[in-house]
Amino acid sequence: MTSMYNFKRITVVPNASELKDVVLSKTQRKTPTVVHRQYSIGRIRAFYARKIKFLQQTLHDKLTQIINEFPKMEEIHPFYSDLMNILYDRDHYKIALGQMNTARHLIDGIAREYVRLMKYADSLYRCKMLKRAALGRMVKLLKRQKSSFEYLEQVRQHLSRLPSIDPSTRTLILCGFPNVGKSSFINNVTRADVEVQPYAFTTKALYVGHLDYRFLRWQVIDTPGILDQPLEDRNTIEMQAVTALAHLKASVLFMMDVSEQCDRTIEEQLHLFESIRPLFANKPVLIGLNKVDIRHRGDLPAEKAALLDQLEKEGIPIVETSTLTQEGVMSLRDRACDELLAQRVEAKIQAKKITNIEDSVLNRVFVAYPAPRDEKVRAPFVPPGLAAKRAAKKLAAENVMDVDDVETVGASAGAVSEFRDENMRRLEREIELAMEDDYILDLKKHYMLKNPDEKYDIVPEIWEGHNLADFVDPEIQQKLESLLKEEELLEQAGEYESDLDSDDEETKEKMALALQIREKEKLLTLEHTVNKRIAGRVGSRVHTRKRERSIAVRPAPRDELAFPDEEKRAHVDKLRTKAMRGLRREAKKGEADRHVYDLKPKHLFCGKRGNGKTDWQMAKKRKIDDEKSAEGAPAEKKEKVEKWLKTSEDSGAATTTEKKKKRPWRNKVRKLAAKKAAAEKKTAENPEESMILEASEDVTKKKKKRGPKKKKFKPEVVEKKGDDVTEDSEVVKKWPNHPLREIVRWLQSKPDQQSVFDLGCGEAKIAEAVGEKHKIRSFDLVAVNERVESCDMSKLPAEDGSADIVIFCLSLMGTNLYDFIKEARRVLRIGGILKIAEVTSRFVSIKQFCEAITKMGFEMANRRQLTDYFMMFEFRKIEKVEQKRPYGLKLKPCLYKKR
Ligand SMILES: Nc1nc2c(ncn2[C@@H]2O[C@H](COP(=O)(O)OP(=O)(O)OP(=O)(O)O)[C@@H](O)[C@H]2O)c(=O)[nH]1
Ligand SMILES: [Mg+2]
Repeated sequence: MTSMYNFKRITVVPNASELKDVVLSKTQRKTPTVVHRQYSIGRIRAFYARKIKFLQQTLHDKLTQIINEFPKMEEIHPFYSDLMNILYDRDHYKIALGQMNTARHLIDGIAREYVRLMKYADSLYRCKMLKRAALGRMVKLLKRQKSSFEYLEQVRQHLSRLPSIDPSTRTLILCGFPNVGKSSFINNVTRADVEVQPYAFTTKALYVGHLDYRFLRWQVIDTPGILDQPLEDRNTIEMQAVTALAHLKASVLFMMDVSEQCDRTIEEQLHLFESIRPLFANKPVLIGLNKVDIRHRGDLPAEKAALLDQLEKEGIPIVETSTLTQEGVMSLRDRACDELLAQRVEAKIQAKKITNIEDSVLNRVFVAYPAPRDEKVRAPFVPPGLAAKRAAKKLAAENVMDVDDVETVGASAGAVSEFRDENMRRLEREIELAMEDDYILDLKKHYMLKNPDEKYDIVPEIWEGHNLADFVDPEIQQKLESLLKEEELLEQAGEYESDLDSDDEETKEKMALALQIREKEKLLTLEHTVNKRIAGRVGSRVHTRKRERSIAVRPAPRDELAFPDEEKRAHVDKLRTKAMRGLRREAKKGEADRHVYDLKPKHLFCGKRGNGKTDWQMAKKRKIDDEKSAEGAPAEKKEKVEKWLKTSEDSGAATTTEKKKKRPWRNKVRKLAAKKAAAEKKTAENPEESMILEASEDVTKKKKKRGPKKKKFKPEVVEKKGDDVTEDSEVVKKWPNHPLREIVRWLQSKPDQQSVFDLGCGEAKIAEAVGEKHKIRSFDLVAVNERVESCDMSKLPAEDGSADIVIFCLSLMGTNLYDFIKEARRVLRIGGILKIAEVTSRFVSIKQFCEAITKMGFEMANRRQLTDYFMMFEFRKIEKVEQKRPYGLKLKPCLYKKR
């Protein structure tokens, strides 16, 4: 019983937006997520319809749970129902639950409607839009019920804190004015810990405590104090006490403060008792005269004592108690319990309640026996006519039974009817009883027909699927007669007399012709019908003749045309399949494939191979050595430099790569795969050559494809391929316009004997080119030849202001750009030039970069875009340093290592 009123079990009511998020994400998680437009439309519809249905079901379940878990006001005990009405307002509560129910119905309706509409959607997009609309409408409904959700959650929280009062168990209720000591009493007799304070309305809600008495469990309810005022004026706190008093079958302990410390006189307290007395009807009531430790009952003035005596005379026991000294507390408790127990036992005996479930229904059935009001006999009145008829009937029946011999019963109906009128006919039942097994039910024997012979005629009711009754015209006879008459009249008038003179020649001819025409017509109709039947169903436009597929003469398959010889064809097929294997594997890869790329280190990537060299590193080294040894006499060298400098922009483009054959590539993936395969093959044969070739091929191809204007060339791509490509290498030669050439040209135009620092010089090509004209010092981290001074570029082994020109040609690497520029500034004289050449793609923002350098103590002298790929800057050192580490001196990481 108690579990029924355990409101703590109600699940938390989520707020509307929270629920919306939860259900939508659940729908997303629990339904399939991948759909493609090439799926059959049925599948797409099912995909989206499933989402709608899932959301509907989730919401339906959630709302149903809420509706079911919250107690129904009609079903719970009146005490709880009233209490809830006081606390939460019955109407509000019902409306909130009703709205949940309405929302549930509406959501079901929306889902049904959209699932139906989904049948008409003809594309993925439409299906998706319908799903979106449906989901949107459903969750919007939730949002509209926001306030109901909030209210129900508040109710739930409050309900869960209500004391679990069992309305059917043994109960003691404490009531009375505030501050009289009710809470103190409950604290004394039970283990409850209700707050006790010396001011009124300390207790604002119902509290429950339990005690054991006579091996039984009792619940004690402490109520908030009640004031003596009309019911309408009572507030929610007081009403809780009133509800408990009104609905719980309990022993009432009306607590009074005899000391009048609660600011209420004995009279006032007794007045309250009288005013709420109707609530105590049929309940044992006791008065607890509390606080006798302060003032004893005997100390009361005579008039007050008389009032109490008066009550006692009425049969209401008064027990003097003191919760402070515990005096009388137990005796009050015991008396209250005893009285309630006695009452309950009595009620039980009266009700003769038997616990057996089977008998429980019988216990409730009550048969009333009317008691005769006097001795007079009141016989029922039978009209004399009816009495006579009955008597006659009885007589007749007796006669029949007398006359009837067993054998005569066979002819029963006829025999009896002889001396019986129509109304006296024997019942079929009687006949059946008399004849027993010989009886045959005959419903037709009493038919009243004009001609009795027709009695057993079989009348078809249904003929050829038609109900004959439908065709029976009640006036058919009259109509027939009128028709006959009309016919007669027509005959008399000579309607049917032939006007044709059959003997006439012309008529005969005409007749013969007409006959021919008719025959011909008949034949034509027949032919037409036959034709139509063959063609298909007659008269239907829908079932027209099926169109036959035209069979075109197709040429033989292409492979057969190409290789008429079967053996050769098979061989080619085999080769093709083998060649395509890799491509197919590649092509099957999708974006979503978890493909682990083949990230082999280089030695594994291009190591072992069939023919040719096996050591690509050694080969590279050999090549460098060869080049070094090739560096001959100064004259030769000069010529080489001149030649190098003359190399124009488009020299790079003029490569002599083989024109690639155009192949019918099906798609990009295959193309790429083929390219990769080709590269691998080449690398395997000759790594170095292949790298160079590939790079140059790239350049050439791009140039050819887009023409001279749109030529696209990415240094990174080129340089990435060959990490260790040097300026002399084929790759660098193909650069449209190497910034180094520009710088050399620029240096050549400068006056002689300038002090030039080439920072990050690589192989010190500048020194090599213009080493005689200027005083050039080349610095780099690694000294590849004797011209290079090995050092850290942020710590140059040079004095302050010793340089006229500092060059960074594609050498601003690393993250400490500030240190490089700072160091360059240090070694430059005032007015000295800082020349920077860098790949355009490395700049995050060119403007910021320039500003940053100028702030570090330079002024911009020149800025130039050298082809699409390089930027060339010229800064002049000034005295003033605006900022030591300005923002913006940033370059993206470079993909090449040496210039
Ligand atoms: N001297 C004395 N004081 C008592 C006795 N019983 C209660 N009090 C005091 O009376 C004051 C009120 O006691 P409560 O038990 O809070 O009274 P209440 O009827 O529950 O009051 P509300 O909850 O406000 O309705 C407290 O200060 C108690 O200490 C008693 O028997 N003797
Ligand atoms: Mg109290």
